[in-house]
Formats: sequence, structure tokens, C-alpha cells
Amino acid sequence: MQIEDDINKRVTVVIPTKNEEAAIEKVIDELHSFGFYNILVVDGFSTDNTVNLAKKKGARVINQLGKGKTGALKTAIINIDTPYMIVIDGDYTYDASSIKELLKYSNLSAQVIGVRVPTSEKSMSRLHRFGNKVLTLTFNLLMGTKINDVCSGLYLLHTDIAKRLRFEGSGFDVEAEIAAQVSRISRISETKVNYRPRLGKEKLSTWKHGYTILKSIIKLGIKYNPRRFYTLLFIILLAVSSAIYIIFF
Ligand SMILES: Nc1nc2c(ncn2[C@@H]2O[C@H](COP(=O)(O)OP(=O)(O)OP(=O)(O)O)[C@@H](O)[C@H]2O)c(=O)[nH]1
Ligand SMILES: [Mg+2]
Repeated sequence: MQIEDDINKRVTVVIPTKNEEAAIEKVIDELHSFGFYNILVVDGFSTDNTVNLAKKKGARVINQLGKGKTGALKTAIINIDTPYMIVIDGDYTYDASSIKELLKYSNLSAQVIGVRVPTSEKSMSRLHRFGNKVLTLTFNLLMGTKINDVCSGLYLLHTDIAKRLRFEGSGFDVEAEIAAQVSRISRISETKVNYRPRLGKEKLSTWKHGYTILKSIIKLGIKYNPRRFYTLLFIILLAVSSAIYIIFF
């Protein structure tokens, strides 16, 4: 009991939700079973029963300010006073037992990312896996990082660092926006976590959202590591013009 009290004074578990009535109770139950009771559900004006179900399970529920998942996280950050926050999706894809793994690295880094290991083809299609690889590779190239899953929805943040972050995006690019800023001011650690099939209706369109996130990552590269971006651009242009010169002259 003492251990549980300690953990709940140190950690707030943030669940952004938008129409997750099929999953939210199971997510909260599972968090409870691992001793996490300090739960903040930030709802994006769900039109289903998500809010009532979360409240019934004893979670603190607030409405988000601003747009998309970014708005939800901005709202969470200003409402948290524990030293650490854990962000976890409300669709039952992440296993609450993984949070203890993230906490093992909390002294080492300002952010600890749960690198998704799909438990089956249903958790993540091949196309989705490939898309994630492309996004993470582009992020690493532009930011000079060595992250393995920049789009993961399960991560730990030091709240004091989170309160220093600034957000301009509005949706599914929020994870890249966080990692881009944290990588400039502190360290990021990672640990592998199971990724289960989601409960409830899928919201993400692999192509549409993948393309939007890719554009955001390029913008983040220009904003947070401009020297690296323009050096890479210079090298690419030099290589292309050299190739043209060799072929045609
Ligand atoms: N508060 C809030 N939460 C959101 C919003 N959009 C999505 N979410 C939640 O953010 C989490 C991640 O969104 P998902 O729809 O699961 O996105 P995903 O995991 O990338 O994609 P799929 O699971 O494949 O649909 C879930 O808990 C959603 O309910 C929003 O606009 N506001
Ligand atoms: Mg999901």
C-alpha cells in the first residue's frame, strides 16, 4: 500500500480519449491492477459514453482545450503536479505492465518511449509498420537522434520538461513534436513494449495521417535542427548537380 501511495504521488497517467467507450474501462481496470490510481482522462468531446465510463471507474476527467491529441496533451500538462507523467492511449493497445518498465529509466532521461512490438498482424498492418519505419528514419536523419519508434503513444515525461514544451501541431504529430524538443534539451531512452490490437473503431488512416506526420517531421527538422537540415539539403543538391554534370557533360 505504501508503495502504491508513493507511485501515485510521483506519477500521473494521462489518457487522451475521443470515443473510446469500447476500451476505456478495460484500460483503467488494468492500470488499477498495476497500482496506478492517479489517472487523468483528457477527453476530446467524445460523443459516446467514454466520459461517464471513465468517471464511474474513478478517473479524473477533464475536457481538453485546443484541437486534437495535441490539445489534449497541452491541457494535461497544465493540470499535472506530479514529477512524472505517463501518456497512454485509451484504446487498450498498450499493456499497463509496461509502465513499470518505463519508470526504470526515469532517472536517466527526460523522456522514455515505449517502442512498440506488435503482438499480432492485427495490432499493426505491414503497411503501418513500414510507414512507422519511414517516419522514424526521417526523424532521426533530420534530428540526429537514434529513436526506434517516434510515433509511439506510450511514453514517460518529466513534468518539468513537459511544461517547457511548445506545441504548434494539432493531431497525430504530437509525439514527434515532443521528441524533437526533448532531444534538443535532454536525453531520450527507450524500452520495448507489447502492442495489442486496438479495441473499438480504428481512427487512423495509414496513408493520410502518415503523409501529414511526414510533413510535420520535416517542418520540425527545419525548426529544431536547422543547421543539420540545410547541411543535408546542401549535400543532396551537390550530389544531384554532380550526377547531372557527370552524365551530361
Ligand atoms: N482528447 C483527445 N484524444 C484523442 C483525439 N484524437 C485521438 N485521441 C485519442 O488518442 C489516442 C490515440 O489515438 P488513436 O485513434 O488510437 O490513434 P492511433 O493509435 O494512432 O490509431 P489507431 O489506434 O490505429 O486508430 C486514443 O486514446 C484516442 O482516443 C482528440 O482529438 N482528442
Ligand atoms: Mg491506437
